[in-house]
Amino acid sequence: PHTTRRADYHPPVFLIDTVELDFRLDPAATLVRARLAFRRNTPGPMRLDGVGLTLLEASLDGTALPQERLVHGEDGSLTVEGVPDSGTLETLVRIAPQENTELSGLYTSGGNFYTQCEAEGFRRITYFPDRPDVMSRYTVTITAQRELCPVMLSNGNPGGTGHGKDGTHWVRWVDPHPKPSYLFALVAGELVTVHEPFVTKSGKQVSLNIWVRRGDEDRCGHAMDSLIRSMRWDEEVFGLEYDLDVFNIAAVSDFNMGAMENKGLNVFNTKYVLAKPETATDGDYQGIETVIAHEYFHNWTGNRVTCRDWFQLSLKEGLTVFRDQEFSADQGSRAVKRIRDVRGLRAAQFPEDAGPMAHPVRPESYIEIDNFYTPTVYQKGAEVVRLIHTRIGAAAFRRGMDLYIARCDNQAVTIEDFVSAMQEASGVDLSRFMGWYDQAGTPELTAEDRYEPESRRWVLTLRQQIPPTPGQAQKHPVPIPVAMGLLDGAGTELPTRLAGENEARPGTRLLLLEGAEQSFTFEDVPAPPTPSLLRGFSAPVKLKGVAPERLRFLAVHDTDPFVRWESGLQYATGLMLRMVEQQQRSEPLGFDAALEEAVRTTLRAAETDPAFAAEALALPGEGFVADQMEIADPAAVHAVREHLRAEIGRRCADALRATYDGLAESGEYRVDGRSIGRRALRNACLAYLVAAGDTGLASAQYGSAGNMTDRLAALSLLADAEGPAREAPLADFHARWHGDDLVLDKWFSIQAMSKRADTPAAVRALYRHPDFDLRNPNRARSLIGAFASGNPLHFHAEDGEGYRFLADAVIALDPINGSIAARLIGPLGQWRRQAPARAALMQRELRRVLDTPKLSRGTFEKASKALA
Ligand code: HT7
Ligand code: ZN
Repeated sequence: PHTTRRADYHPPVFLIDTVELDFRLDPAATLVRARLAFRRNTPGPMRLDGVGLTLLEASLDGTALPQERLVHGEDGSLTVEGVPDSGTLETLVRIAPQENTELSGLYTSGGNFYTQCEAEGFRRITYFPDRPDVMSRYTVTITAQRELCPVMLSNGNPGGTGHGKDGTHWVRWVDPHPKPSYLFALVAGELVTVHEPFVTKSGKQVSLNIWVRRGDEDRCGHAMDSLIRSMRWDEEVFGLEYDLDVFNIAAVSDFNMGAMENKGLNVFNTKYVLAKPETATDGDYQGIETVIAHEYFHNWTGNRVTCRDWFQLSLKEGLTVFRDQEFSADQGSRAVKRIRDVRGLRAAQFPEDAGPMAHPVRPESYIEIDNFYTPTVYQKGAEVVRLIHTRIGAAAFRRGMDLYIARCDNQAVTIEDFVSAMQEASGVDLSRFMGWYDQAGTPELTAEDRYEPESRRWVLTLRQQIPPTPGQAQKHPVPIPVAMGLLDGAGTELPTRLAGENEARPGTRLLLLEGAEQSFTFEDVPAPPTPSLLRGFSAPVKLKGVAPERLRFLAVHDTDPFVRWESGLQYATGLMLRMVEQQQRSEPLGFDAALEEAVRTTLRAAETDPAFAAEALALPGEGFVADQMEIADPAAVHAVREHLRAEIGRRCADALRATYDGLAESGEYRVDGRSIGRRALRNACLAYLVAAGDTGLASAQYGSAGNMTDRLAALSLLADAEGPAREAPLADFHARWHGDDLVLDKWFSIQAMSKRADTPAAVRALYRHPDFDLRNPNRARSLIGAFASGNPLHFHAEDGEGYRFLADAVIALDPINGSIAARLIGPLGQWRRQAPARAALMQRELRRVLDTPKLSRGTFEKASKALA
């Protein structure tokens, strides 16, 4: 397959100023007429992208084109020969939406029509230069049988309606803003709307609509509320107002990702729209708020200012994730939000950065662009934007955003355009920050310090090292902002004065490590202090080698909540790694009294911030601990974690039970930060109590729960139990919810992540369950993804059954939906970190996938890079 390289970028040969699209919708044979007003931009032929299109007619400036001037490429493209420098090209093509199982282009779901065009789906709808730097104004007319499609939506503002013959009707949509083809959208079918008016800060009326299937209207409240808060926030924080008369969101249950920011017509996976307390967990509610905000914020960072080419993807994604993170931080506890984001970064991006698919935030090449919608592009990209924000400060960042938008509005630009706007607005040289965009790998940071009593100086030496990654053996140091403070022996924050400064400063200060190594001398330090480094996780690095005594001290005393949480986590990680070695030597596993003390201290202080307490109580995950090992040992890590959970549950049972009882839900269910935190803490206590043997408590909670958060928390614990304690609630859950796809996904996931020994066999059986449907991405992820990514113990079963199952599923899914198959195969790529026997089994399965005839480009890329 062809590799696309960043270095090969060439501007488009033709620009398309306006596009008129006429759709005649039919599930089996939809007709698409396109009129493109083109204009030459550079020398060369007119080559239009196309995939799977049947060309019925083509004309140039009103004259039919003869076949010999239409050259069809093997990739489905169309080259039109002998075109003038400007004119109008008209094509008519036929497509079959109901045959489209890839869910890219125009497809049907539950009898309705939906599109997904990012990254390269528009070429499955009509012939077009399907690249983001061709921006056009679209007018779209949709015709269909009124009965089949009472509702017909596209981008922009409504532009008229009318009736045709034979029960058809038509609707026109006019989008005044130029946009790339990946932002085109069409949604049509039987849908109902939940509506709210919105007035922008300058007084513009906007009609907000969420379109769902009949019966789902009562689950749209949280999405609508999140949308309104997002719109207000963008006005207040970035001065950015909405720019159309309508903002439509359509929810669809067959969708490859979370949502899509099409101009004026966002299309959402139902998972990120529909919620009511009986069916959605707090995590679901938070996911909805995040994704609604994210897609809305794309209206400016992505749509009005878009990407020149797909290598610049993080220009819109990293920046928009940063914006949605800031929005959520402003809605509740900033510290807890940061902790959760860092947890997510470490769970997904750090392993990617250390694995075979490691790539820079701005990649150099790809075979299938869908494979590069990654945690690196999204989450690390957001961290890099945050680095710039931290380095230049909030006020300069806002000026930089204003400049970026003013300068780049209605253009397709590069990451350099963003960084230079930030540089000009701040007056800070940011050129070295480009290293963060162009180098893969997670920097490792070490800190060494010494105290000089005679001079009362304290010297901190910071060093960085970036490990090699595929194709990048040599690395250059990157600028690392280190937010830090000093604590005295009683845990009081010391004012700090660096050599050369006149006055001491209170609180957190920022050091900038620019080279491989740098020392910072602090004056007037009365006694050896304890440094608190990387406050708020000021850079996406691995801080190594902090002594356990310091971690214990910081976990209790630091003024920075992130470092308090982080120190507890690192302390527990160190302990678990030592215990894993004991387990491997078959030595008895002990217990560290400090852990009991930490749990009790956390529970005593829990009332002030229950959400923080819940985070602090969580032991490091199995995946995180295994990631710290040269060669992972999933079974040993699991045994150690289970041992500690049970020990904590037994030793702290009194305090855990008191907290659990004290947090019993009373009154109306609420989804504010405090209520969510209380439920999280209560369920964290429940998990420890069940680990210590109190299964009955989970059974009772399952039976009495008034919301899905508590019901599911109980069920996921019971899924590890034996006999009726497990079977009865699982059967009850299925009976209650088998008609609700989103809830049933949870039923599949819980069983896929069970620790019971029979889980690999159970997962095979669930794969054949009548409710399992490989064609639905949510369902495929709920079983296959949950098992392979969320159950390290059984995925890495010694006999290789976990690997075999994943490979079988990927091979079956690939011809249906190559994009989802490629995503699911990821965990097999981590074989280098497993012991030789497991690594061999994983490689064997990767080879089996690779030997499959007609493999999709995406799965080929993932499997071949994993083996390289
Ligand atoms: N920008 C959107 C990306 C997306 C996507 C990419 C490839 C294949 C299918 C897709 N669906 C949505 C989502 C976002 O980042 O907001
Ligand atoms: Zn996005």
